[in-house]
Amino acid sequence: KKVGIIGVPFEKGQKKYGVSIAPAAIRSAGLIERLKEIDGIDVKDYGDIDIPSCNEPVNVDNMAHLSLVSACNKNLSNKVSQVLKDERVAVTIGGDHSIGVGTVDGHYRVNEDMILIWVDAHADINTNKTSDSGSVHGMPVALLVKELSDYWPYLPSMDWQIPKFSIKNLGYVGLRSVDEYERLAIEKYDVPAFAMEDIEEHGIQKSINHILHRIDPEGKKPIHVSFDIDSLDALEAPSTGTPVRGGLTLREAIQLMEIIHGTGRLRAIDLVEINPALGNDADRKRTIDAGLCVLRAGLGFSRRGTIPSGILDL
Ligand code: DIR
Ligand code: MN
Ligand code: MN
Ligand code: MN
Repeated sequence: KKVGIIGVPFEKGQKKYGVSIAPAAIRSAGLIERLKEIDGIDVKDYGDIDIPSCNEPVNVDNMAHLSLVSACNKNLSNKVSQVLKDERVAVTIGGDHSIGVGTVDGHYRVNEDMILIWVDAHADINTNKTSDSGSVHGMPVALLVKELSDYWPYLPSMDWQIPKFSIKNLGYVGLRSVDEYERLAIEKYDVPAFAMEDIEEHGIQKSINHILHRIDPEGKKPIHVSFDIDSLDALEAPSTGTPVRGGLTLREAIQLMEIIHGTGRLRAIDLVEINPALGNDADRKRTIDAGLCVLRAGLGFSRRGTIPSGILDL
């Protein structure tokens, strides 16, 4: 199992200071070491991508820092493509969720048949016209899907990104804070969306299996998981910019990732919106640790334990 780590110290897709220090904080909490504990894994750290600090601003109504978001994602897209071409699972550590534009774009360029599981309290499918916040971390899905491209104005600096990914290949897990027009888009395109009430009803296992079966009945397509840490309950992951109570337990998130890992088709994971500057030491530690548990589960760590290598005849 070959894995490539990409850090993205970027936070201009939302308003609070701190998400940009997450890659460093997660690395110093033992990211590489804890992934290396997984049986049979080969981890390569590609380091952090270059984040442009200032450039020509472009002014698009209700879309903050678009030129920086765009420049960061352009670099990130290329890096994700490179990691995938190196035949490694691309693990991207954000950063805020605006970086989902680059990760999915980079994945799509390598695997056009990819499907996308967006694990989040929020749907992140606003356009600049429907967003209350003007923050791009609430817009990445709308930027990526071809079906919504007509709802956008011309976006200077974003010419590199051509939305080709189909909303038919998208599913949601964990929703509980969805804006009006986001709900409208989800219903209009009949996106399989397992909001918290659906997870209550069906459980996490049936929920994810239903989504996977709906968007890929033959079970053949490469999977991209974009995991916003705020999908977890605020008790499990307090250090995040827009926590919402009543979310996934860590056990549900681990099971979700184990099931997706079990398909053998997980090609990319994004871990975003961890903000080590929010909360106290215990909050920070709990949130980062939860993120590491999610990554380990997605990359094949077994809660059953590992048998010593070479001892096969029990
Ligand atoms: C809200 C919040 N829907 C927005 N989105 C967040 O800004 O568009 N996404 N926090 O993670
Ligand atoms: Mn998000
Ligand atoms: Mn969110
Ligand atoms: Mn709103």
